[in-house]
Amino acid sequence: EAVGPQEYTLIKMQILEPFPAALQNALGRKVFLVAATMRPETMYGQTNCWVQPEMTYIATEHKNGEVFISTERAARNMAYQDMTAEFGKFVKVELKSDGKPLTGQDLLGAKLKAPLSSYPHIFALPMLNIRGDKGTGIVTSVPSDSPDDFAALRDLKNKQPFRAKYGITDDMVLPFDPIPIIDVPGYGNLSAVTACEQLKVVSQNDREKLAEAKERVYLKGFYEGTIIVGPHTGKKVQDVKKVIQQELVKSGEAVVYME
Ligand code: A2H
Repeated sequence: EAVGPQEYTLIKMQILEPFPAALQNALGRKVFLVAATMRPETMYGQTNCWVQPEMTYIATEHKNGEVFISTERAARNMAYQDMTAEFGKFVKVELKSDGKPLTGQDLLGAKLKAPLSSYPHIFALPMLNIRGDKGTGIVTSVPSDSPDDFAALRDLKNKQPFRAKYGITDDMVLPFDPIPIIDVPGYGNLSAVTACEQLKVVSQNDREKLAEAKERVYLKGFYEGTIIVGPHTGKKVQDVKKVIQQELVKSGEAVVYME
């Protein structure tokens, strides 16, 4: 575990129409799922967003009338980083009309605009291993470079009953394949896929093998990887991480967040 403060980039994924049925009061507002990432330079490879169906989330007022969805814990942290409408406070927005708490289940299937992704829109899908005690409780999915994301997306693709259980339709999952975005020496341009194949990872619950897959690709991807898409093509990952983070912040598509 990190000893000092941890910096994340929060990626603002705007919910597009049609809004999920539960979010009746969202109409006419700019509402974002805010996903915490350590790897902003991988955003070119987003294929979906992960929410935990059983987890409780909160929608809060941010600057310029924007609404952010995160855990309450993250909303409180954001309030003290001058990211909410009023410093030190988080004002709840009731997106549901039934007065019940907002859950991941309510967000499933939301159609999203994901900054930098080559897919024009992506969808919010279920992941069971999301923790409530770090980041925002919302995770963006980059299956090309994250073994956890690859295994979870493949589970949804392979298991129709798993999709059906959560009301996820085929069009939200089947068209979305890992995008080659970073070349990693020895692992090619879909490093997470290569590592999962080498280790024969069978599902997102294959925790030991996934830990080993992550061990193999994370550090190598960060220190030896080269970007192969977009304006930074040919540059080293470690040299562009901050640059891409700042570009996203400048365009209003991300914020820097500490915890
Ligand atoms: B990373 P750290 Cl391509 N629960 O983003 C579980 N996982 C979470 C989370 C939560 N509440 N919040 C964030 N995360 C994930 C991209 C990525 C990430 C890539 C490669 C490696 C990687 C795409 N998913 O993380 O323990 C998010 O996934 C490697 C560590 O707080 C976030 O960055 O350091 C990372 O874990 C933060 O984990």
